[in-house]
Amino acid sequence: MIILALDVYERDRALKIAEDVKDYISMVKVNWPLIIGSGLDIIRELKERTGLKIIADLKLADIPNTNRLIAKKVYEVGADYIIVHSFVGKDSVLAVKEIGEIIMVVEMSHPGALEFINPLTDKFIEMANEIKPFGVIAPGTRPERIKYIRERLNGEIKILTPGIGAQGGKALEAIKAGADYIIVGRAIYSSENPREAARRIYEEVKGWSSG
Ligand code: FNU
Repeated sequence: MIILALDVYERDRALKIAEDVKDYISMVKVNWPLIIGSGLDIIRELKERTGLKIIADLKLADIPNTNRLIAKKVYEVGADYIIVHSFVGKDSVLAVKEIGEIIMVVEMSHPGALEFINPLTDKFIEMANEIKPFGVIAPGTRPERIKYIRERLNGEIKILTPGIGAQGGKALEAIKAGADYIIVGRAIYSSENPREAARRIYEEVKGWSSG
């Protein structure tokens, strides 16, 4: 039910943190900072070391052909899911889904999301219900929006919520509002004792999650 957002640059540090906390998390999410800092092969290494599923948070937002060219290489190194932006349209999203499992952004957690992305949520939910991705991203910072999205989203599509901890979102509130997975980065990896930080969040949400 907890996904570790491993946004560090260094390979050794990333592998150590992942191994330290792996008993308390269900997946590892890799974003551009780690890929830029350590190379794409870090996905394969993390998967081998932890035995956990890996989400590549690339937020792909290009034309179908470019999305496909990028996604192919990322699935090849072992990514289980790729996060894609919905606003580029169905053809771009489907180009990735044809190769592997995807997670669609239907809302984002930061303040700026209110400007352009979040006003389009209803359309993105509609697209998700039609395309049937593994999951969607909803804002862990806004539990009422998680609830709104859960009520409209096809039941088998998972809800993953970043924004827990450093961005102000609360783990248990997000889960109670309908999140299947909470995504936690700095609150774990910047902690003095990442394993203990992960354990505490795990204990907090244990028993509530459906994810
Ligand atoms: P932490 N992330 C996010 N909000 O924070 N993928 C979104 O709406 C979204 C994301 C990612 O704040 C962010 O890029 F779609 O340190 C980072 O990797 O806990 C992680 O979730 C949050 O990190």
